Amino acid sequence: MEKQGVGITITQHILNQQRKNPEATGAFTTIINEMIVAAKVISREVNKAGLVDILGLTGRINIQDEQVQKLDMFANQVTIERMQHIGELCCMGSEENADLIDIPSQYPKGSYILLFDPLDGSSNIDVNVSIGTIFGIFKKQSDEINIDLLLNDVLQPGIKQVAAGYFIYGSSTIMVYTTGNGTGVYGFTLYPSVGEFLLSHDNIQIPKKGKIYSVNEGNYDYWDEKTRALVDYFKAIDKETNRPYSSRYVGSLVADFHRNLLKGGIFMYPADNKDPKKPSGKLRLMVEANPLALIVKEAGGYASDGHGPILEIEPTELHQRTPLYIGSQEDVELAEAFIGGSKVE
Ligand code: FDP
Repeated sequence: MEKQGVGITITQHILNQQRKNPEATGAFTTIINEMIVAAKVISREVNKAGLVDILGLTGRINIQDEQVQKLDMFANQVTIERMQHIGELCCMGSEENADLIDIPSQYPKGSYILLFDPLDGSSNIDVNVSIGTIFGIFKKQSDEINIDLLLNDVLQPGIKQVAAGYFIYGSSTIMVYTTGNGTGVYGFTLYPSVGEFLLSHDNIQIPKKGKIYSVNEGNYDYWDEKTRALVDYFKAIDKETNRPYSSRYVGSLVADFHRNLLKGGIFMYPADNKDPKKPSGKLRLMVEANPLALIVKEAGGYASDGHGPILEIEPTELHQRTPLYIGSQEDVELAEAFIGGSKVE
C-alpha cells in the first residue's frame, strides 16, 4: 500500500534511536527538539532577511574581533532563550559570547553542555549564500554547578561529544545530526508546507576519496611551504591519481562541509601567518571543528589539524582556534602526510 503519511519526522527518528539505547533518558530528545524550534525561527528570519531592515552590520565587534551582523545576534539570542528553560543544560557556550552562558536561576539545571555557533558563514548573509548553525553537546563530568568553575567540564576533547549537528539555511533548510558511537549520520529537510524536518538523507556515508578541494586560496602567500605544496598537488595534472581536483569554496563552513560530506573531497582552513593573533587559522575548535569532526567520523571520513585527529585535541580555551582538514578519509590522510612532512612533491 502506498504511504499516506509525510515520511519519517526528525522527532520520530530521534525517538527510534533513543529506544535502541536502554540508558537513554529522553534528555537528548528534549535538547534536539528545542534546537529545532530555534532553527525554525532562525530559518524564518534568514528567509525574510532581504525584505526587512535586518541585514547589515551592528557596528559591534565580537570576541573573535569580527564585525557582528544583526542576524548573528538574533540567532544567538533565539538559541539562548529557547535552550535555557528546558532543564537539561548546565551551561552553554556560544561563538558570540566571551564567557560561558549560565542558566537563569528560575529554570532547573541539567547535566548537558551545549556549544554552538549560532550563524556560521555570516559574511555571506547579505548575498543570499547558505549559512548555518553548528552545535555539539557534551555531558558534564563533575558535580559542579558554579558557572565560574564549569569551564573544566566544558573543555573536553571532541570525541566525548554525545551528539553534534548542524542546520543549513539555504535553498532549503536542512538538519544533519549524529549521536556518535557508530549510530550514523542522518539528514532531514524542512518541508515548509508541513512545518516538519523529514528524513531526506538516510545513513550518510562520505566517499573514501573525493575529487573536490575547498580552501580560501587567496591566503596562499600566507601559508607555509607544506600547505602550498598540498594545494599545488591537488591542482596538478595526473591521470593516475585522478588530478586535478575541482576547486569549490563558498566561504560558509557548513555549506562547504555539507557539499563535501555528500560528494566527497576535503575542506581545509590551514594555519597561516596573516594575523599574528590567529596563527592557527580562523576556525574555532569547540563550536566549529569538533561538531563537524564527529559528524564526518560517523560518516566514515576524518578530521585532522594536519598532525592528528581533531577529536583528540585537549582544549585549553573556550574560543581556541585550530587548523582544519576535514572530509574524505584518504584526502585528509594525504593532507596530514604533506603537513607532517612525510610527503613532498
Ligand atoms: P564567516 O567568517 O563568514 O562566519 O568561521 C567563520 C567562517 O565564515 C566560516 O564559515 C568560513 O568557512 C570561513 O569563516 C571563511 O573564511 P575566509 O573568508 O577567510 O575564507
